[in-house]
Amino acid sequence: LTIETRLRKAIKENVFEIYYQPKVDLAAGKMIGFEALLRWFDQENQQFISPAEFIPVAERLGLIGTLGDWVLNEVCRHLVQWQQDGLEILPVAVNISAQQLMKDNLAETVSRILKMTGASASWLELEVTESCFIPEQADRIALILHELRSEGINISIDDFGTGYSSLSYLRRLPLDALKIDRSFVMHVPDNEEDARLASTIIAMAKGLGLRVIAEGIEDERQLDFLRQHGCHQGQGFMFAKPAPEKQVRSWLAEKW
Ligand code: G
Ligand code: G
Ligand code: NA
Ligand code: MN
Repeated sequence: LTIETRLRKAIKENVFEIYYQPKVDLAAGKMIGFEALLRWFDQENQQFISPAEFIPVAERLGLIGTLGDWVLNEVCRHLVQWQQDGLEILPVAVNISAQQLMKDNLAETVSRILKMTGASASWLELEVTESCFIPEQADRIALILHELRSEGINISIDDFGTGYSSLSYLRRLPLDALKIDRSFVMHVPDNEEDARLASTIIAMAKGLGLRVIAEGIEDERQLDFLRQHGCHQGQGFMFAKPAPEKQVRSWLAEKW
């Protein structure tokens, strides 16, 4: 069967799961939140298919709305359960695709889901990839982000450094945080060019008044470098791999 057919079936049968990866305050070494990552175990091939592969397919098939709403619902449902179980809530960042962002009712959708589940807007963050920021749509995107932010939702720009957004564009957008793409973190500190790029991105983000988060931190030397250059937060296998909801409960209970 083609990926289109298998994905349609998976959406109909609702076989997805949310994994969560901790975000860490680099100075304090403390867990301060999570990124929600969608997981699809493809029964036919007995393997996980990456969202990098199936999200574009869902967009093409016009199914991203259904799938994206499911992700938001599921995350909010988990958040409310954690609170009901007496766990201390840390905010969860949900990835939003370009098409989800450009649909004219994202803010409405989010506020409907918050109301329905009883989750608080302050528990939710949205991550929007830099590639969503098409220059021709700058005003429209700024408006959508303003709407979301006025609900109390934090917005991060994801995969920063892989797109083409200019500084003048970025400063017009209502953003809270910037995530440095893993490809810039991977070879620091040994690769001098990457090290210069990473430290420049951190300085630039700070110049724009944004919180900076490094992705894909895998070892102590990368961590030291990022810390020394004043990067606020990070995530990566060094701290924790993405894990199921059950694991999040233990993490929250341990309060690390
Ligand atoms: O978790 P993994 O490395 O396989 O993720 C690959 C890509 O898929 C990342 O860029 C991530 O942002 C994206 N992704 C993960 N979960 C979601 C989701 O729920 N919605 C969207 N739109 N993208 C997601
Ligand atoms: O594009 P986005 O940043 O949302 O993608 C996040 C993806 O990166 C997740 O699918 C996650 O599994 C993966 N990831 C997170 N931490 C690490 C890491 O330390 N190393 C590697 N190789 N991948 C990571
Ligand atoms: Na992301
Ligand atoms: Mn990213």
